[in-house]
Amino acid sequence: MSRLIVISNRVSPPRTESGAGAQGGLAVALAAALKEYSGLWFGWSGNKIEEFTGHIDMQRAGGVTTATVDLEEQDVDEYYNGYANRTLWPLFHYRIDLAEYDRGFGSGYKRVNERFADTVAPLIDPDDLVWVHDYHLIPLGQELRARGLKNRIGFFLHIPWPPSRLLVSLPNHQELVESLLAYDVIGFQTEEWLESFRHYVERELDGRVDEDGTVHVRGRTVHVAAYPIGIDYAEFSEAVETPVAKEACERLRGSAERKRVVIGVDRLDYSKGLAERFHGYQRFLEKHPEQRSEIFLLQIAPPSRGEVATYEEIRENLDELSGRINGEFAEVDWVPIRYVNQGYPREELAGFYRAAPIALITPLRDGMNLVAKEYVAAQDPEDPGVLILSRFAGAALQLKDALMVNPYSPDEISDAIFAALAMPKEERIRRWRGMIESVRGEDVVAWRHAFVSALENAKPAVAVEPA
Ligand code: GDG
Repeated sequence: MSRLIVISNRVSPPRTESGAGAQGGLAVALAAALKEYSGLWFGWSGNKIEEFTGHIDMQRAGGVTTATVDLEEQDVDEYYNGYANRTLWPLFHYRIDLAEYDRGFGSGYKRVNERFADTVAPLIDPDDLVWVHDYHLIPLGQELRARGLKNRIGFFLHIPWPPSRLLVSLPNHQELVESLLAYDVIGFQTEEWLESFRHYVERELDGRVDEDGTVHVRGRTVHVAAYPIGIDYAEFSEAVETPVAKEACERLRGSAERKRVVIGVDRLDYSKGLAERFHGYQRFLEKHPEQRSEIFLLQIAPPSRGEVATYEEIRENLDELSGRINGEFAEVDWVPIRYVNQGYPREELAGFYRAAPIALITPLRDGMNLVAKEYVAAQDPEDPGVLILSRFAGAALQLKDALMVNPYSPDEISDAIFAALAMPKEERIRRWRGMIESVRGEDVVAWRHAFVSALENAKPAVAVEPA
């Protein structure tokens, strides 16, 4: 059987066999795939060094072999903080107002992709399957081909693919998209992002996409499809039954003193719609003064990407906004928003989800959103909570029984909170049953199987036709 080589910006293997529960579902799922295929996981160590050496640090952890490299400070600034997180991340989340176009970022991005290719290529055997992840590494497949690799190489995009009319605002957009044609399989989270990609291929590259997802462009054929990522359902449903989760659940319930918890869990990121969510919650407090002290919002928002200025700004903005709402509405014995800027171990998080009768997950744009699925998985089947979900999260295409809202509308958020509070148990159970079916069936293992089988079935690299 072929080995599987996973390449992503960061590498996050389970620390030990038994510590897998502390990791995100993606790490657990990829680790399982790597064990199955006895493969390798390659990426940046997260460390900065003075001068790039290409030295590979090989480790064996939790049954998985990882290979990491350190990057130079300039690489991290231009590639990671720059092109990936100040250009592509905002643009792909429809925020061209925040996207920064700087040639230095572009050349740093290219340089790091070349460095990754130089370093990883010698580790790849001819019949290995190669699976590249996410927006940091779009041109990596092309760089690997330039180094002679004929392997089957696939790419999965974890974030949305933007509409063509936005994407064309990126200088050299065509070059970036064309570099994707070096892959054999390209996966998106949803049909919606796939649709935008198809549109770009047809309008900007003069290509054709068949009904079965075969892209024909510039003499290349590539298979494209939607592979919606899921959570590690088995792992998560176990996590919620652990003593740690139960204690966390009791701790939160105890502190709630019969008030109902509305929970939000998000990386501190503008795409998650936190300010808009706070405004919607504020609208609810204004419109329903009689229900004010019956609930509170627990927003867990661990900081991310602290070196990017926009993230500092959003943090300040949210500190100010939550402070203002709390100042305006708090009573001596009640605070409307508990806004927590720290992360919690996974099992505790599972317990918090279980303690919350309502989840408010309202990203402005999200490739998928795993928190929504984790919330559903953590519920008590006899007395499940209500999921309020943004229609702009990829997860909305699967979790159709959630209370769907437009996250830009404070009134819709307010109305949904009101409806969730009043929802009869039978309706909660009916909606939850609809959602858990997808969360359980379309889990991360199914996602991985679907993608890897598509890659296995792809024809090995097709020669480029002469112009
Ligand atoms: C990208 C795409 C796509 C959060 N706070 C804590 C914590 N988390 C965990 C959650 C969840 C994960 O982080 C977040 O996943 P999301 O899917 O919600 O969002 P992104 O980080 O933006 O992920 C997204 C995903 O990739 C996968 O393809 O769904 O659309 O943007 O698992 O639980 N985990 C712990 N403590 C925390 O405080 N332990």
